[in-house]
Amino acid sequence: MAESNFVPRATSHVILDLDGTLLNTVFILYEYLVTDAITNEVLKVFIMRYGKEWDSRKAHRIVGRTPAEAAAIIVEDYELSCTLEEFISQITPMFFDQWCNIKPLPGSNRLIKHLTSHGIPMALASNSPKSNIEEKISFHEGWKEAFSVIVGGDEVNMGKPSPEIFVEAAKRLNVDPSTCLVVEDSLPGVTAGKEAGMLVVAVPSIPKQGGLYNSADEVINSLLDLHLEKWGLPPFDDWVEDTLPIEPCYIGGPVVKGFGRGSKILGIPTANLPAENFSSVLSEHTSGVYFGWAGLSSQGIFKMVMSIGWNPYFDNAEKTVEPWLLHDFGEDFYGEELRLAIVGYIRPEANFPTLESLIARIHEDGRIAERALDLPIYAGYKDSPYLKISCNEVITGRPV
Ligand code: ADP
Ligand code: RBF
Ligand code: MG
Repeated sequence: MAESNFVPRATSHVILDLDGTLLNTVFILYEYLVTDAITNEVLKVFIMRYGKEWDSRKAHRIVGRTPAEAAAIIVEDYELSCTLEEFISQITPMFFDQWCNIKPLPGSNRLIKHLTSHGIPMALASNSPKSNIEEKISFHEGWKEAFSVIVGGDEVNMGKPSPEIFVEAAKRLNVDPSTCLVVEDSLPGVTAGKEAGMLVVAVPSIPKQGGLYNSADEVINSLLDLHLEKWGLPPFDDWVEDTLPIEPCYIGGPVVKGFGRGSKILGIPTANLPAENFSSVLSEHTSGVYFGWAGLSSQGIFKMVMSIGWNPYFDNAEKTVEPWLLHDFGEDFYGEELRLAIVGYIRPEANFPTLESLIARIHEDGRIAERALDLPIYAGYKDSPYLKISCNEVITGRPV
């Protein structure tokens, strides 16, 4: 895998892709990629106007393409009775109306703030036209000022996978391509960065496809796992005792049956919540091991460590949330209201050679969470009103 390609080399400039790398424009619904929620909705409505039905499972064909290429693919796939030009001119305003709703991916704001504060010059390089890029980033505070260079697909002859966009970005940054670090989610983007002679970290937005990104210098799960010191850049300084504080996120609902293997196979019970109660958490949170506080209606508030993702060891088809409450209850509590405040991140989900090594790692996560939750930055969330539910409140209690 990409590990063997790993060549440490100091870089001094960072070139970022936008869609799917900094912005959550790739939306995953269970195992299907439906591109981003917005593209999906816009295309669905548009294609309906032509009497056709949008099939989100085919959306992977347009990921990482220029808008013109994506348009050509869609017009052909759906046999739409319009020209390419008509398609583009009709659909473009539909997108403009939606851009204010696109959210940054976990770690985007952190990365941009960090590099800005250390004076590392940054460029944005995207296949989208420059005016679209500028419009999209205008909704995010501090982003416009952070990039000294923006190169759009309309400013070069050929978009990614051609290296042209990245070569142009280095030229405008006034540096040699070899001193640039590229961060990219798409395969065409990784190819383009390597062809340009740059170091490339891939953050695939499509799960379970890491193996395709062999040409990247490193493949990571999310921007939270980016270790800048590997590339000669100033390291993040916000990790505390093996944990990374995140913007707290609150989810809850009645405990339901899961895969039935937590306690049986691992000796680690995980209390599952109904999928509809946390669909936004599943789509917005990158997979990984997180921790926080758990409120259980009849029992009180407990420390909690959890995984979000596909549990690679078991190769699940669905993304799930698996919270393990760090307390010995001695019995099941199916049906009870469980409320979670997720406050920190520990590591990406991983595969393990043996069941024993998976179990040992989960216990280690438990110890990390146990210790971290006593730190002042995390301890305060124990008092979140959201967690304090009595049995009567459950009926009116609304998950946030
Ligand atoms: P399932 O696949 O149904 O989730 P598990 O074997 O993972 O089954 O067991 C989870 C169940 O065990 C929870 O739903 C809950 O009722 C119970 N349970 C008991 N102790 C704990 C704990 N410390 N953390 C999470 N769940 C627990
Ligand atoms: N499953 C994995 O396949 N890989 C992991 O790295 C992983 N990490 C976990 C960390 C924690 C704290 C917990 C509670 C579970 C983790 N699991 C992981 C999920 C475990 O496989 C899961 O609890 C069972 O699959 C439940 O059905
Ligand atoms: Mg479980």
